Amino acid sequence: MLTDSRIQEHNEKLADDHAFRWGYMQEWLHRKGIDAEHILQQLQAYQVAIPSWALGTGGTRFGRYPGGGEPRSLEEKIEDVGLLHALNRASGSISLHIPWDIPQDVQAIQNLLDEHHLTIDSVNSNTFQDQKDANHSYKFGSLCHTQSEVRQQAIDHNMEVVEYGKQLGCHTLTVWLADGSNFPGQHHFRRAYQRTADSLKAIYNAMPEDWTMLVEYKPYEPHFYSMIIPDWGTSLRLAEYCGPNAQVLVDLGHHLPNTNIEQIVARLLHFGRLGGFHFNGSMYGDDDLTTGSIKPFQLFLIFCELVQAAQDSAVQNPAVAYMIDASHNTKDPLEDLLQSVQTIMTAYAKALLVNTKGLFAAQEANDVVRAEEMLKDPFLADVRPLVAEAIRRNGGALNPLGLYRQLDIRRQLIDKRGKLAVATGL
Ligand code: LRH
Ligand code: MN
Ligand code: MN
Repeated sequence: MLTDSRIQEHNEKLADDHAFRWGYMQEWLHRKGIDAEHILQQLQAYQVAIPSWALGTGGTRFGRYPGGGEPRSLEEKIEDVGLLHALNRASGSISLHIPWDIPQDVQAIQNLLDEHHLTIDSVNSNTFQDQKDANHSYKFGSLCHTQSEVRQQAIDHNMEVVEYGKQLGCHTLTVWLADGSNFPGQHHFRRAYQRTADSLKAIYNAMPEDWTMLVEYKPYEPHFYSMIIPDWGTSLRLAEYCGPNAQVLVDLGHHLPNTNIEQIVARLLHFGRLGGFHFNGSMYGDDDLTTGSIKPFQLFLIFCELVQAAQDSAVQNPAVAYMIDASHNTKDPLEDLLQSVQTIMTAYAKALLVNTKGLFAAQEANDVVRAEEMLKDPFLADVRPLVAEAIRRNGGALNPLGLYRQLDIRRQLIDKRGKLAVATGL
């Protein structure tokens, strides 16, 4: 379906246009005293994981409109991510959700991952749905539950998830809790928090030493009065309570409108507790829109914080895990993911072009306008040739989305898997 020679053919067709645009970009960077090769190296090394659950159309409470050809098994999900990675060479890992993605034959899954040059980025536990044959219900919470048997079931599930991860060479467990309350008085806030903290610590203590636990927060939904981990402060305290290998995970869609997410990112970096991202876009809340579709400037500002921290020896933060966490209701999921990766790389490229020395000097001098202009200059630049060149050098397509459409990959997937194929899980 997608071969290296197809990619070469595509790149050759675009070579003239790319050479023109990339040539201009190189000259522009040179005049600014920026080492283009150094920027390219960083872009070429950048990878963002794809969640298994974003490969099909999600739904809203009002309906689901599958587009056909969706992956019907873990194997087909890996094939889809392999396809994305072949196109952009920047999606080299996949996040699994258990029990949606239980590997039946671990060796076969590992072989398939190797074949597509993929790794397992993280494993995610699911205590937000009751599982078949489970002894206890999570209707009133999982790790926060008033009854110890329910908490234990949720702890055991997380340990089982870690076991699957271990078999596939993964080192990260992501915990997102749907626990919360819908009405005043339902929860004893302090006790519910303490139970959650102790349950998380039990999971943390049972994890291998070289594993990281990522604790995700969300201010609302599925509970609308209180969520057990509503904000980064709670995540941070829980991570600290567990130990040094527990970190905060920032999902861009999990903030109230107008939250200054870049400042949260800077705070977490300052404390050395920024563990990872779930990229998406949001208009009102957890909309899970395409990354950067609503607030590209904010995405850029977030990357500015990451780039500045990476250049600052005072920042003691572990490697950050990058993942997309989006749902797709109207777009072809694979097209949406290609757009997202492209946008993320574009934001990163722009952040790499910021004259940080100049910015810091303007900040020290309290020159507000100059400081702001220092950010606007790279933000307004068209860095697409830079991103395309990084992908090309890695062996990918100059225009991943264009090639996906040109090859009519969705049609091929529908032919192979069927018009009614709906992604497993969710
Ligand atoms: C719910 C959610 C959350 C998790 C994912 C599995 O909001 O999107 O962000 O990471 O489900
Ligand atoms: Mn998320
Ligand atoms: Mn979410």
